[in-house]
Amino acid sequence: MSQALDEIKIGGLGASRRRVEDSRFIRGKGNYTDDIVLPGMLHMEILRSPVAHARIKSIDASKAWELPGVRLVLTGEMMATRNLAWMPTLSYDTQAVLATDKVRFQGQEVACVIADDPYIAKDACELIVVDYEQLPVIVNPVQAVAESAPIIRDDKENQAGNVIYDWEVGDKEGTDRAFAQADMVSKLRLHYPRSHPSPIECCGSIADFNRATSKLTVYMTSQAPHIIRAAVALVAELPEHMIRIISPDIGGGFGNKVPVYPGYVCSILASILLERPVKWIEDKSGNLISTGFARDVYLDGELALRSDGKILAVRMHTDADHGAFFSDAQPSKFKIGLLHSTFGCYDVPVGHLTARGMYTNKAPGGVAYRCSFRVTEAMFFQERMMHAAANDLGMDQAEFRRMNFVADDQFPFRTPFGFLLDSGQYRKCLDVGLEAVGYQDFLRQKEEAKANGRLLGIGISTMSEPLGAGNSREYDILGIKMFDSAELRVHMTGKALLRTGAKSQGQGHETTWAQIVAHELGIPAEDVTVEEGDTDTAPFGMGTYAARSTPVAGAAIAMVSRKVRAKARKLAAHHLEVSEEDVEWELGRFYVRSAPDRGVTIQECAMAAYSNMPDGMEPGLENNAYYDPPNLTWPFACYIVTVEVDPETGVWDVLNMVAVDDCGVRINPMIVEGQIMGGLTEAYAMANMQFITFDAEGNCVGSNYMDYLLPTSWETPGFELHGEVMTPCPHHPIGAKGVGECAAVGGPAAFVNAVMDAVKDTGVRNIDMPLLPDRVWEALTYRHDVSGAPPVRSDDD
Ligand code: MCN
Ligand code: CUM
Repeated sequence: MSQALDEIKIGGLGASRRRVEDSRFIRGKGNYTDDIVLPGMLHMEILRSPVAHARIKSIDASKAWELPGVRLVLTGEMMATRNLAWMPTLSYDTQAVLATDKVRFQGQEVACVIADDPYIAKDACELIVVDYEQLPVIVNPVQAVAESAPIIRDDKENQAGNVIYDWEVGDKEGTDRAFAQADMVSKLRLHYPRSHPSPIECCGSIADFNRATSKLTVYMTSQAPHIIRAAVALVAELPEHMIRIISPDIGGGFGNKVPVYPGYVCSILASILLERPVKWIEDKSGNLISTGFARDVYLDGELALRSDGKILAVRMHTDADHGAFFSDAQPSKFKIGLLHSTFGCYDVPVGHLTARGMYTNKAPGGVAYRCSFRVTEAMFFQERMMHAAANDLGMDQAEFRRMNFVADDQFPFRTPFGFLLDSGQYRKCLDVGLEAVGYQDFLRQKEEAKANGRLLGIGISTMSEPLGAGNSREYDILGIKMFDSAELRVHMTGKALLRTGAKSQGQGHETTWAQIVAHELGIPAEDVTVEEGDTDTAPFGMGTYAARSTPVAGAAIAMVSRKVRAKARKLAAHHLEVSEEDVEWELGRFYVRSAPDRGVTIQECAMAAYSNMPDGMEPGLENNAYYDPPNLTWPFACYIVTVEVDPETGVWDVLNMVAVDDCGVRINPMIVEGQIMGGLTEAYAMANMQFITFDAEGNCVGSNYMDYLLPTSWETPGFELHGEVMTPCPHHPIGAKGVGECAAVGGPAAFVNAVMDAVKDTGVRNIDMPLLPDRVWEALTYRHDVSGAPPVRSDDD
């Protein structure tokens, strides 16, 4: 009889274990950056530019210096003396730390005050007099390439205009040929508006330079502390072993906390100059106007179609608005992230994608907000184009997708832009979704409702998302290869400490990582402590974004557990006095093959590692693993939404939303569902209400929560989740695929497609997000498309 442990009972794979981190979070006992108070700590505030584009004629900080309690005023000029006025970005551009020559977006960092308390620092900022000579402002890519456009980045040699890059991928000639042979071409022009992750906790840092030890410790809100350590070492030319970055609890990241921000750099320099800890905590409007934006891309897409519905080719051009500095955090090979993962789940023979990036007078950003490097845009474009094409063909939305899906027996499948899909059951997921939403029934209801003047609509969005960069052959950030790591120490009583190079911001790593150890070693999850975010103790890793933690760090955890198990097997054989080949493993225990009753538990092996090891064996039971995955993971999702649109007001309500997610083996089904619900909520927000836009002078509209809307539980519709389709990842040690972003990536198109379906009879092909009631009403009333960023009137209009 097997004496294996019950995996669910010990909190292993598949257990919906309660989140261990929540016991401190819900008691208010979390330890966020702003909770940390160090002896002698000073406070820093940032003076930001009120205008979007101006030459700085002078900065007079004398009044600020005079205010009692002020310790230091930093300006660009002072930063320049230390060669720190500019810093490199993660996309091989430069970014101003504090402005010297010009300000290039509203909210740009102009000066910093360090004072005894944050209020004095804020007051002192207001005493700094900056003389701005205003310049013409560029707020979109069209203006950026106009002949009369001022050159925003005149600080750069050889920068003739405002174009950052022209990039292409795919097969242009093959695509042209396919289009020439098409029965029909379906076209769409779309805008994905600028949006913002808006985590509850803003960004911040506490730099603590100790002159006596020469050690710099920085507590900060970083999703990738090791990258920050490398950046500080390289930019500030400090020795890497003297830099310790600690990311404590993080109150939501969503990509906002990947980039390197001027505030971090200034707090570090201030601490070095003053030899005291310096804390900078960004305020909400600072966060909303100046940090890590997302999207802001325009797309022209075309599908070449055969009259029976087969897609022959895809052609796309994107204009991306990067703001004043090209600071996307993304793999260096690609200029527009993984936008070319688009149309991956469909069997499209050929495609050509071009992308052009532009500087504008807006905050830099472009890649953050729950996206695996612009996959959100890729999938939105794909599913909006699929919707329009099905309508143009007069085909059923579900049928059109089904007939073009990559079929189960086509894997591994090379996408038109070069990715390798490795597994999936796309049709089955779609079927589960259609069944759950009652598809045929709804189509009937819709027709009946129409007879009564009511507008119902249904929208489908299906996609396979590339998650988990990288493999190191293809993916690096600033030349640092993308892999990840885990270190596991089993103590003598069989309890364990696990550390990884990832960094949870709310995803529940403390809970789920212990489950992987439980699965591999039979050590109950509650006996495993998980630690992340301290570069002095955690093994080197690239951090948490692009839903890479499970695909990469999670794999490393399985691998390190297996290394530990291999050593435990030797200890077991020694203990049981048999040869290693005669020892078998079952969860939590080794036993003698010929005498299964004779066994030792993993805990007994742990004790033996410190008290009874064979001659010549190193004591201890610990190891580490660096994991370089062979491929990305490819979860699949099918989201279906039904809506009712009020023809009088343009207000739309979600009637039902069904989500079918196949993310391979689920470590913790409850946490996976939480991730999906969170992502769907964000998707709903983007489709329905969220955007950051700018008036003609470059004033950022959306710098507060009256203008930038976050849905509460009141507005958010209910979601019906389905996890019954499970295709294990063929290369991941436990078969898991990433999931943290799927719903935010695939969700928006489902909502928009549903509204577009409801207004279909007007002939309107597109309403750009967000689908505010007035935009829907305009489309219904005037029977025309509503495109581009929502208009913003300045005060004197
Ligand atoms: N998981 C699982 N089984 C799977 C896949 C994942 O149990 N097959 C679990 C993981 O163990 C982990 C969670 O689900 O606890 C998310 O895992 P994963 O998909 O690997 O994503 P990451 O941990 O790398 O998280 C990053 C992803 C990104 S990029 C954004 S943006 C985002 C997101 O996670 N930001 C978040 N979800 C967030 N959730 C919260 N609460 N806060 C954020 O800032
Ligand atoms: Cu692009 S948001 Mo997440 O990858 O941190």
